[in-house]
Amino acid sequence: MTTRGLFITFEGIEGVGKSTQIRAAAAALEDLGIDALVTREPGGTPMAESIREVLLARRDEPVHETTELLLMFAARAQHLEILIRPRLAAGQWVLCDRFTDATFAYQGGGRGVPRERIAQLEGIVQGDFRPDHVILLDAPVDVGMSRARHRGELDRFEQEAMGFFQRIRDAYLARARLDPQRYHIVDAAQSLEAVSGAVASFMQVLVRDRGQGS
Ligand code: Z5A
Repeated sequence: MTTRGLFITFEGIEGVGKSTQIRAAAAALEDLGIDALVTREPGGTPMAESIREVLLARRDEPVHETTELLLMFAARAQHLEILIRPRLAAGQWVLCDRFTDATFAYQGGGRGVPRERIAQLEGIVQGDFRPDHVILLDAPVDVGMSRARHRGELDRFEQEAMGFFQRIRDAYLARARLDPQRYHIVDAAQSLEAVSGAVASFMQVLVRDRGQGS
C-alpha cells in the first residue's frame, strides 16, 4: 500500500522568504531522495491561477470581504481536489506556499472576517484535511516590507498599510502558539543562509521520522 505523502505549508507576511525557502526545502528533500511537488495559493492549477489573477488585480471597484473570502476558498477547492489530494494519495510530498492559515491571518486578522465564518468554509472545502506541518516564517513587518517592496508595482494586498500586516503577523503567531506540534516558527529576520539551514534541518527530521528517503 502507498504511504500518503506529507503536506507541508509555508506561511508568513509578505517578503519573509516563503518562495525562497520553499525552494530550499524542495532542494533539501531532493538531496534526501524525496521528490516533492512545490505549489502555491491562491493558485496551483490553471483555473486556480486564473482566480489568483482576479484576486490580486488592482481595481477601482472596492472588493467586498465576502467576495475575497469566497474566491480564496474557490481557488483552494480546485487546487485541493485536482492537484494536492491526488498527489498526496500517490505518495508524493507536497510543499505549498500559503494555505488556509493565510485565510485566517489575512481575511480574519487583516480584514476582520469572523473566525467562525472562515472555519465554516474550511469545513465545507476541506473536511478534516489540514497541513501535516506549517512552517511559519516570522519577522517584524518592516523587515518583510523592505525585502518585498523593491520589486516594482504593488498588487492589491501589497497596497495595504503597515497596520494590516501587523494584525496578520499577530494572527499567525496566535494560531501557531495554539498548536506547537504542527506549527514550526522560524526566525525569518536571520540571514538567508541561517533560515535555509533551519528549514533544511527540519526537512531532515521529517524524512528521518518517516523512515523515507535514500
Ligand atoms: N492571500 C490571502 O489574503 N488569503 C489567502 O488565503 C491566501 C493568500 C492563500 C498572494 O500571496 C497574496 O494573497 C498575499 C496574501 C494573499 N498578499 N500579500 N501580501 P503570495 O504568497 O504570492 O505573495 P507574497 O506574500 O506577497 O509573497 P512574496 O512577497 O513574494 O514574499 P515571500 O515569498 O515570503 O518572499 P520571497 O519572494 O522569498 O523573498 C522576498 C525578497 O527577500 C527576495 O528578494 C529574497 O531574495 C529576499 N529574502 C528572502 N529571505 C531573506 C533573508 N533571510 N534575508 C535577506 N533577504 C531575504
